[in-house]
Parts: sequence; C-alpha cells; structure tokens
Amino acid sequence: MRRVNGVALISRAISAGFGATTISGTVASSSATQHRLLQAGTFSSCSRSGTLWCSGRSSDGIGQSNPSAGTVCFSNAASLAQDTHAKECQSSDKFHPKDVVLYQYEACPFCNKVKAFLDYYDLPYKIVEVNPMNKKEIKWSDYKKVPILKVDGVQMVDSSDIIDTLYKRINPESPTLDSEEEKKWRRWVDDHLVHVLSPNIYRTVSEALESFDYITTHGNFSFSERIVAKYGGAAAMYFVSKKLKKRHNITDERAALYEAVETWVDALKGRHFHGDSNPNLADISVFGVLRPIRHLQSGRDMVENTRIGEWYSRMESAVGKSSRIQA
Ligand SMILES: N[C@@H](CCC(=O)N[C@@H](CS)C(=O)NCC(=O)O)C(=O)O
Repeated sequence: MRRVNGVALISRAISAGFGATTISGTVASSSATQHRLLQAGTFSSCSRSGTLWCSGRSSDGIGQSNPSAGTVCFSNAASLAQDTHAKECQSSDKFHPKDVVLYQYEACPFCNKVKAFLDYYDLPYKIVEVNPMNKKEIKWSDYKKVPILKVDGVQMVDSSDIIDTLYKRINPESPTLDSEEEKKWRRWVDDHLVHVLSPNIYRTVSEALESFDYITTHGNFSFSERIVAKYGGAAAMYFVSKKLKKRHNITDERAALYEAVETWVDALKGRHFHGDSNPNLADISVFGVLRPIRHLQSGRDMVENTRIGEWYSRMESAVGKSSRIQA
C-alpha cells in the first residue's frame, strides 16, 4: 500500500482539468481556506496508483480502428452521403505516419484541439492518458505539459505548433500555412476562449461536481481516489474559478461565454465554416476546445442561448468519428 497525499492528488486532478494552465498557477497561491480544504483530502490509496485519466471511451466516442487513413475516408458512405457537410477525404497521400501517439489529459482544451485536428484529417492515433500526479508517462520527455505528440518516435509539443507541423506535412504544396485572419482566430482561442471555459464549468457547486464527475469517470481512479478527487477537486475549483474570473476580468461568466461564441459566429460572416465550405484550422481549434464542455451544463446553455449550435453541428459532421485506435 502506498500513501498518497490527497492535497497532491486534488491539485494534480485539478491541473488535469479544463484550462489547466491558469488553474495550476492559481492553486499554488490558493487561500488559507482552500488550503485547509485541500489538506483535508489526505488519504491512503490502494496499491494501484493508476492514471487519473483513463484511455477509455471519450465523450465524443472512439471511432473504429482506422489503419487506412488516406485511402478510405468514407467508411460508411451510404449514411454520410446524405450529410451535406460530411467529411471529405482530407488525408494526404504523402503523409502516412506509422505510429502517432498523443500524450494527454482527457479534458485538456489544448489536447482536444490536437485531437480534433487528427480526427478531421483521419490520422490514426493512440492515446496515452498522462497521470497528472506523477506524469510518469512523460518522464522520458523534458517537456512537462500536455499535449505531447509522438510521430514515428519524434516528439512534438505545444498544440498550435503540433497542428502547424502536421498541417505542413499533410499539405506540403501549400505555400502559406494559414491566412492572417485564420491565425488571428487561432490566437484568440488560446488567449481568450480557453480562459472563459474554467469559470463556466466550475461556476456553481453542482456544475463543479458535474465537471469533476466527467474528469474522474474518464480517468483511472481507484474508488477512493475518485471520491476525493471528485468532491475535493470540485470544491477547490469552485473557489479557484472565482479567482480566475477576477484574473480575466470576467464579471458574469455565462455572459462572457455567450459573448465569446457570438463573436466567433459573427466571424463566420454567414459562411458554413470560417474556412468557407470546409473547416480551416481556426474552425478546428474553436471546435476542439468546446468539444469537452458541449455536454456539460455550460455547453448545453451555450447551445441554447447563442447561435453557435448550427456551426457546432456542422463541425461535428465534418470532423466525424474519432480516428483513435487502441494502444
Ligand atoms: N501552450 C500549450 C499549453 C499546454 C498546457 O498548458 N497544458 C496544460 C494542460 S491543459 C498542462 O500540461 N499543464 C501542466 C500540468 O498539468 O502540470 C499548448 O498549446 O499545448
């Protein structure tokens, strides 16, 4: 039996949550009340330290094994043919990596951006869920954040750099990677949109519990770890999210979320996608970070109260099934 410090567990569970970059920093400077709350979480774990995040079925569903990306894109042509926004064959005939492995936290928005890209381009990938407590799965790397993508043994880091590199390999003839406009919106995702998400998904106690239920059930917790991380994490994040609100000058978190997605819908200028008839990298980035919250209360409210729904559904069809394969 190995004793695990509950404070560390909760902190790490939190850092594996949505929009973790800002959260980790805030947890480190948490108030005395939060600290006591976190300290209350000390417990003994079972012998399996386990990953906090499992590599099981993701919320958006894991597609069938897809070893033939680039050759067969319409695996279910009959049903997809009826869908005007179904994914066309996006894969390159020049880029066929043999082994793509994504090291991730299931709910990390940056990881979800990369996953949306891989799914859209039908690049088969395996997932290694990183244990946020000890990060043992990425001990081999000097880089201590996720996502990390290993492509045929070569490490790539930082979601935007990963996407840029893969895009160039898929489209080697393309003279420019993306337009200034597309770049601007991709930056907006990293600098603005991701920061609006945490205050929303931990806005109330019940929403914080819902979010941590998602985080812990998609992880590989023992029963006791799950309970501590779920309730301790939810309580801590409820308070931390209030700090995040202040830090990002948010007064009403839902209003900020609605405003952000309405800004995005305006940027579409009536087109099906920002990329016009097909999604571009800005579409993929926005969709990627919104996908993990879509079925939480904040995501349901977002779809009910803004004009994002139609674009979101088109993106779901365009991105299609996950191209994840089992490790
Ligand atoms: N700019 C990076 C940010 C990556 C990032 O901050 N990832 C968070 C998880 S969402 C992380 O790994 N934080 C450090 C930690 O969990 O210890 C990217 O776009 O990939």
